[in-house]
Amino acid sequence: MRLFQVLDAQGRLSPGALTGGRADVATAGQAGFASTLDLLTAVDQDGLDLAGWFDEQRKGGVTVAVDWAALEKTGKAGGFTLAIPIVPPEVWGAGVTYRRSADFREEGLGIYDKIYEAPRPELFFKATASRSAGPHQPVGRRKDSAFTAAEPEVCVIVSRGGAILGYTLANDVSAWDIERDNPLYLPQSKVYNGCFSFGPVIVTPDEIGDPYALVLRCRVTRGAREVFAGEASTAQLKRRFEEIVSWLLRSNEIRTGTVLSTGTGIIQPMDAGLEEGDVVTLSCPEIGELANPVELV
Ligand code: DO4
Ligand code: MG
Repeated sequence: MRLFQVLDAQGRLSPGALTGGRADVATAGQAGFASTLDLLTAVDQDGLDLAGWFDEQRKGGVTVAVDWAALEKTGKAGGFTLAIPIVPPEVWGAGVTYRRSADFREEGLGIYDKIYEAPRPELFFKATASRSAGPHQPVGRRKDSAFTAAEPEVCVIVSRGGAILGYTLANDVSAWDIERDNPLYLPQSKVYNGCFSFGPVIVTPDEIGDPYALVLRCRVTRGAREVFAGEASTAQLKRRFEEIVSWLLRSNEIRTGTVLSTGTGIIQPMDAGLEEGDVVTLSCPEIGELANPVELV
């Protein structure tokens, strides 16, 4: 199942499902579950059959069909606006989980190789729902950063007990100049307004196929010009998703719906940082496309 969320003209959130090419929104206030968080909580706690539930809503006449191609491409269709695919209780990030990220960061600092090789992964608090952007919403570049980069990543949606409930795409937007100035500035390089985007859909584990064979692509465009393109595969990930999740749960209670971004394997060169007005587009055939304009915050 592929889950998404939309806002209607009144700003009310509704969950939707994408089945084949068909997208249905379970309209706000009429269906029993009002968000993807409610649905995934019921999957985790009560074994809710998501496909069966959406079928029932369709039969009960409380769903509206929307044009998914238009919604994904433009963020708007049928009076709905595409939103973040889940309202996360918290967003966490894992770092230096790909060799490329370790190599790039290691230069001159001498700590990142050690993190890449160590049993304990680097985990950091990344964002809250209010600092997260959905598809087509702006991501931020801090005004006090001269070099901010996109970090295209696969992220997992985790239950309270550590089960992986789904996968999506994320941009762990990061002020690399601030991190390079001093690694102790990591929280400021990582956490600020618009520092994270994710979506467009949550793909449940039964539909993702092999999660270690996902190819992510990233394009940064400035007007009509492409200023950066890169790709990476989760086959290059050093750690298993379950391993990263198990470290997150050590002495640390999380709530169902927590988002964990699992690290970047795509490195923007230091001469091609994000500028205001750039558009960052991440794509992965199994998940879809996540596009965000950049604004100064
Ligand atoms: O160590 C800094 C952060 C690394 C990171 O976010 C990544 O590798 O994706
Ligand atoms: Mg990252």
